[in-house]
Amino acid sequence: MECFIIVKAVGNQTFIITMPKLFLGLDSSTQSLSAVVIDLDAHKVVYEKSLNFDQALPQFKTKNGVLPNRDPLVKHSNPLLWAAALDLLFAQMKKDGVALGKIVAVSGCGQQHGSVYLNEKAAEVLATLNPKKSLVENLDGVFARKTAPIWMDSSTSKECAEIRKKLGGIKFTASRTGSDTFERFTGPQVRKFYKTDPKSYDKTAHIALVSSFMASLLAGKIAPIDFGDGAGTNLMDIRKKNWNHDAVKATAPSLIGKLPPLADAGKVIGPISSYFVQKYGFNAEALATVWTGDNPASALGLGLVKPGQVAISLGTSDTFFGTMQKCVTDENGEGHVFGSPAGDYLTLICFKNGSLAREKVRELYDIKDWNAFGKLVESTPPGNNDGVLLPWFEAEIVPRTNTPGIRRFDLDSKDAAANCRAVFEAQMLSMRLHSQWMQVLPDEIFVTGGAANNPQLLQVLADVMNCSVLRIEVSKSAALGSALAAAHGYLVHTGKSPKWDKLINGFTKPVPGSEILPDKKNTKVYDQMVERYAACESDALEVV
Ligand code: XUL
Repeated sequence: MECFIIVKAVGNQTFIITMPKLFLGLDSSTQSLSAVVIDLDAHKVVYEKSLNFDQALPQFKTKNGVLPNRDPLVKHSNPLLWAAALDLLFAQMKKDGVALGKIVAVSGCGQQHGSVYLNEKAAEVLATLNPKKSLVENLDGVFARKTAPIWMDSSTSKECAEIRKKLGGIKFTASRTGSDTFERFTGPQVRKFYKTDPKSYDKTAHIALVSSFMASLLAGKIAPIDFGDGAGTNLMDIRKKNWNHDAVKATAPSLIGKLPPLADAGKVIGPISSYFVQKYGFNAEALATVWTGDNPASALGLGLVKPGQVAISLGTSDTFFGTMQKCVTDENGEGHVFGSPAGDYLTLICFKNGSLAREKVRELYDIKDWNAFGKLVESTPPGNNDGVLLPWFEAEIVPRTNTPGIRRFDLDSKDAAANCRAVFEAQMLSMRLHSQWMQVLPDEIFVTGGAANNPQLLQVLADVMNCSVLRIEVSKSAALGSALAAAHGYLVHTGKSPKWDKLINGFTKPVPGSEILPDKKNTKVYDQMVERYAACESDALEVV
């Protein structure tokens, strides 16, 4: 696509005005589909929009993007809902006056692990999408399974154990595939489908992830799965970045023929399907590229493009992201290693009791707001006079325990201030302890999410990790990361060698003045306390 126009001004002078190169990033998450459009040369986000599934498409009868099910462990959604959302979002963008014809390339990301089962008709239907019909109408009859299990599903413990056993236990499963088997991961989900509905499994010609399903719609053909989302399947060899023969064999028969190829996120698949050109006015030369998972995309959107960088999202759960050059996996099987869209590896460690636990402690001591909470933390010494709290209000992912409950060690339950400090210290010490396997010592940590506005929490983080902490504010980091992946893929496709740090420049900046430095005195206290904290954890886990 030519990206400049020539304008003749009055007189003899001719001006060449380059037209903006726009890139579109989409994020098909659990509850919504979001779009971010960037102008690469201006280093600016020019448009963003989100569409909530439950509100915009009530006919699919989802609650928070999930279909009702009698079994609380089963969580499925409807792939047609995601397709309908794509039509609706593009119609909205057209209505909003977005210059869809100037979009050069499209990429995206999806909620990780969710899987879509397509039959042998799918490839033909995708190649001949009729713009006079909706995507939902076009896709009639292409599914070998009507619903798609998603990442919230936890009904595959048996299958996890079976695959893990065949692969030689936690350590070997993690070192081969990047993670131990997890209920939500695609491999165990595929195995359950094969065991419970072998006929439909046989009719499955292609297994897509949410990301590759959406990319397939845009490309009009079965799309590859990228190394980031592929690593969330327990089927990909994390080092060789191909489908792992033993894992595939341990999961289900004839599976390899149903899996698409693996590729880099942002890699050009081909021109966008003419369906979108005719229906919404996309340029016929716009490129459809490979999508990734929402976490790898989010890491890009937060600016993690070099090895050794760390970002922490302090939300309902706290999520620790880190980039690594050398692939190191977690022997205890608690953390995950995915491929990073910026090359190398990305780790993800999810602590379920994040803001969830901070809020519970605030409620427990009836503290009016976070300001007051922070003052109480400041009234107590770092190290908390050896008082430790394990704030596992909900079953915790890291460390793995299915027995929720809070535990106190040398901590008076009536001492509100000490308990406030204790929840902050426990969470940050747990992050330090459970990220040690990565062997990454960051110089700085980016923080984002609601609790990133809490200076006392960030000070404890800086002191425990012994590095500076900087706040990043980006809305829709996953869709932004996807737009950046589209730009990168386009530049590679056109023979350039784009540098990631230059590409993201301007899109993800720390908030000016937000830097918090570690206090070396406190760091010394925490260097010792981490061992005591680890002993408390072991003690609690043993009792369980
Ligand atoms: C990651 C995971 C979730 C989903 C959310 O392993 O399961 O973060 O990707 O969309």
